[in-house]
Amino acid sequence: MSAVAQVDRQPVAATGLDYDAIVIGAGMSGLYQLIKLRELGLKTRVFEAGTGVGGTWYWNRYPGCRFDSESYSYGFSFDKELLKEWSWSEHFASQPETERYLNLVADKYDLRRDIQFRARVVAACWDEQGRRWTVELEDGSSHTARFLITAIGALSAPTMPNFPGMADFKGQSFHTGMWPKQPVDFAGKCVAVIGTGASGVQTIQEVAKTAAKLVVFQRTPNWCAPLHNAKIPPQEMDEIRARYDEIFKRCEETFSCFLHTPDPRNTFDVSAEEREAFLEKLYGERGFGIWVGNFKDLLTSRAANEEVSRFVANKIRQRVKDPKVAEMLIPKNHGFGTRRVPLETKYYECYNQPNVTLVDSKATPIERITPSGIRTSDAEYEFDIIIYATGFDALRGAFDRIDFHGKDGVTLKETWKDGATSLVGMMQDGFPNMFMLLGPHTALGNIPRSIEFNVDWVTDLLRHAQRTGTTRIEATEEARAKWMEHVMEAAKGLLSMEVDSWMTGININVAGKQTRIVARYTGSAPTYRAWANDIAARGYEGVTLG
Ligand code: N01
Repeated sequence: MSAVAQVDRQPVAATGLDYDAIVIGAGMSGLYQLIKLRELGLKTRVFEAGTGVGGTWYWNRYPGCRFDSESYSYGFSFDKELLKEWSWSEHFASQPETERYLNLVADKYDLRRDIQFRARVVAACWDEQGRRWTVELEDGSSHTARFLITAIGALSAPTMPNFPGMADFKGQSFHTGMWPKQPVDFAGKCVAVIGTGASGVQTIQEVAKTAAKLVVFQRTPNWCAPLHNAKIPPQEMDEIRARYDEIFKRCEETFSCFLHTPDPRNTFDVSAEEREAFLEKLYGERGFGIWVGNFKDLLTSRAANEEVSRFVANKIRQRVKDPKVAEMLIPKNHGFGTRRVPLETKYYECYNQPNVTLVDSKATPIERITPSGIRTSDAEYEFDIIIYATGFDALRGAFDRIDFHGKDGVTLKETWKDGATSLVGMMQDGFPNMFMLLGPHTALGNIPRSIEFNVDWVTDLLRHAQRTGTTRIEATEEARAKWMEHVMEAAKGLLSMEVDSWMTGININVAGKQTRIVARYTGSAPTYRAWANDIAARGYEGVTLG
């Protein structure tokens, strides 16, 4: 572990506060932030609702859950020693392996001594006079700190549908994002999966292996593409290890921090034969290449998008034996890549198995959950297990679950009533001394790369505050407005903005979230970082330090 940089500061006891900083959440961002705050010598408390570390990789322990980013591009890059020690067993590691990895990080840095588990934060209030935050937990206790850092994830507030009768179901039911720790046995069972996003697809292909009967309720098909996962033998892991500098440099340069980045050519710059060969190559490659490494106009040109969609539709037709089922699996209301592309391993082949049935729940909607199963508009099904793969109240959902009160008691919900705003996703004027690690309109993509950047940025700002004796930090309204103007501008002309998904702020299960908005930052990660770095380089222009 690197030497702790001690900086002159007032001891926390002298301030009358419980802590210098409170971090909400012990996922990847919370863990790394704790390490960095210790380097500043700040007395920090992390409140975590779960019983262990890992965040996304703690809660999403559903069958088949694994990375869609290459493992070695996803792990922490800040600790060279850890990079040397840790071996990823697969190109796309499974959830248990990732959870083990994050526990190793917690052990190595002895992080648990500053983390309070089973501690769900329900409210946080700013006190202008005391320049402090008071954080309230579900158990009624309250805790004060100068700084508040939210590390609450972008896809961490699971949403359930509201079918009548859900509470009466006599079998077992689970949401993928709140999966129990004890293993669930599907052998010989009749299982329903509702939802076919990235979580549903991973779940379906695993459950189909052992369930006696699996019925998939699909409302909207998604364009899925092969993951092409493989084991990493020790020698290959050694080679990867030797390339870590190069791998992370690449992630820093690409559009969304993946190893893949758009091809510099437009779709129709090349001949039909070349295009087909290129798409064939991408379809045969590991990971997100076919989505984020495709022709550069894939997500802006309708004709280009139709061409790639045609190619992928034909692949689905080749892989699914029953032509009627194949057509049900081909999206008709959006083009390839305009929603998040779930990566799959023999997903389409599941529908060739006699134990798997696909139900079009747009044509025959689910009417109610019965004590023994599901009733649709035209049939009654009996199940032992119902799996809700119905997604998350994305991006701001985790913020909406906490009652944040900023300056003059104004709530974050009121501030964001017309849509969430921020300065580079990390600060919101009216909420001094609060920093969001995966706030609205931060760069997402290969998320740990964004997490490391954001944690470092916040840490540098706090270091600057220590050096200058600053105890109050707030984004200016002008700087936030300018950033939001850029966010809106970046989304113009994107085909994904014409499609309903969590990426455009749609969540049919959550009241008031049925209108399309620019919910996420759609510009490139390098542009995002340049903007944030520029603020710092100009002595935190756009941030009031007092
Ligand atoms: O959620 P989703 P997810 N009745 O919102 C359906 C990340 N992730 O958990 O499309 C019937 O994509 C809904 O139908 P429709 C990744 O970023 C990463 O799968 O709204 N159906 C849809 O099919 C991903 O994008 C990884 O018509 C209902 C599904 O449920 C994000 O998390 C793995 C319904 C929800 O799909 C979210 O993925 C997994 C209702 N009332 C997830 N409500 C990896 O990196 C919802 N649906 C590996």
